[in-house]
Amino acid sequence: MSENFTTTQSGAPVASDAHSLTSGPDGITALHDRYLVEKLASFNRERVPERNPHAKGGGAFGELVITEDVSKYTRAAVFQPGATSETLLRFSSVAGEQGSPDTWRDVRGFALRFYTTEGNYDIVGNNTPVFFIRDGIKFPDFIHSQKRLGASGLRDADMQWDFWTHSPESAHQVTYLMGDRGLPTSWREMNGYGSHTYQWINAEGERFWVQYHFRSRQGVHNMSNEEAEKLAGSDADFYRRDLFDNIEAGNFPTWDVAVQIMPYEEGKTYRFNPFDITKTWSHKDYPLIPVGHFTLNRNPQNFFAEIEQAAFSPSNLVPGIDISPDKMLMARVFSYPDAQRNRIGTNYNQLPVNQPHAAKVNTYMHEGAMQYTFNAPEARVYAPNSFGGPEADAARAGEGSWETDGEMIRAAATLRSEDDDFGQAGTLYREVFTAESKERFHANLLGQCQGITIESIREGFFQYWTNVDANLGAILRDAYAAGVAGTTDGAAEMAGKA
Ligand code: HDE
Repeated sequence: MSENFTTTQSGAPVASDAHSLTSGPDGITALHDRYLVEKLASFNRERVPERNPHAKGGGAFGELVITEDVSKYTRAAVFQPGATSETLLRFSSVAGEQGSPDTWRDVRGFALRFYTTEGNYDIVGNNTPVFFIRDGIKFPDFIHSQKRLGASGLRDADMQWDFWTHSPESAHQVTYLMGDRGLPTSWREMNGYGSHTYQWINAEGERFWVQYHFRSRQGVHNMSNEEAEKLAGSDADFYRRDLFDNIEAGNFPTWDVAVQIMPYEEGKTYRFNPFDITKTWSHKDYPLIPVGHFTLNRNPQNFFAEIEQAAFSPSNLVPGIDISPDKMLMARVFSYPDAQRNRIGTNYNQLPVNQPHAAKVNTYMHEGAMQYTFNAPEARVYAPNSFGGPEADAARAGEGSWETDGEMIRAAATLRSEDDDFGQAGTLYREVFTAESKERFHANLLGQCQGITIESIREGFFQYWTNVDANLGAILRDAYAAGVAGTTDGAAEMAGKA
């Protein structure tokens, strides 16, 4: 008899995977066919709720290596010179459901986890340095506007542009989205960002504000609308396949890690509000400081267990690193664990992919559905206790930071001299986009405009882009009136007119 035999979920050998248990060769199916019942019941429970948003994605494991010395800014073990940390990176799109095409135009999720010696540290960012809104209370509304109409279940350009044109703070991120970055050639060929401002604290307790940049060594390359639309039909998993196949082939993608560092007090006076996630910090004001690099070199053994159930959260912080008074970040710190408890279950952190891999869990939290790990037999699960249980250690965990600095908190909520909703979007369009990028951008926007059916929303669209750049607004208004197509040819026609 072969030792490679099929079993029930409790390990008992089974008679057949082809025939239900019946009373005689052509008799009725026996209800007590426990394997038939277990197999069908398991099948009905294979899905966990998909992420909402960021449902479609893929990821891999690798290693972070710190090659520079940034210890004067942070005491976090993960960023000390020479430190290496196992890494998990999940890429994703935002609006599409699990089966949606990878190459729909979208911002891409760039969710990093470093399994550090002080616990898991997650930087859950995107492939753009900014975001659509600056207050978390608008997030459900934003996502609803990008998803599907209640009656038809269809996505709708009127909804998307109705929300964006009523949220002027979205202009910077929408300029990225409708530009080349909205269609990366692959997940390997795009940058990642922490997007928010975080805080670093050094061994002396000095505090700094920090922005993370993850720069692709594969370069930043993008595909055209036409290529993306073709792939959406021919291979919905194009990016996922590209990442998996390249790692299988030993072609390991690498990103350089750099930070922008702002001295603590400048957080109160900088010309832009540095805690407003719709803004970037000028690289002239705060140049990039190299830290190290990470490489992805190991595919998951099981996609569902390790990628679908990976539970990233901005609340996974380690000593020497903290959040900042960025309203979006504070809302996310609550929302992500809440989403994971709902999506995976109360003990989601006990799944192997979510457990710390280089630190020990020493906690009084226990039991709950699907408890998998447990305390030592002699442990008492309360504090304080007389049985040598673990004690909280404020010095090790890290000092309180900006929460008691009223001036910083007020400054974080205050618009600054150069704060407005369209300025940085206009700078991105005029000074960063090349002539060719502008042409593609015009075509994308014109194509979007032609999908709007409600006149008042279309007028809002023209006004929104005029606020970003008056010439851009005029080009779009004229091209729409002239019936120019929102295609590459149409763009060339517009360029001729520009
Ligand atoms: Fe998310 N976001 N988000 N988001 N987000 C989720 O977590 C949320 C925001 C991002 O690969 C959810 O497990 C709120 C900014 C990524 O597993 C959820 C707000 C940025 C991923 C959630 C934001 C992101 C998510 C959905 C406004 C970039 C995928 C299901 C305050 C800086 C992570 C889930 C992965 C996932 C909430 C805004 C990026 C619902 C409330 C800003 C990359 O928890």
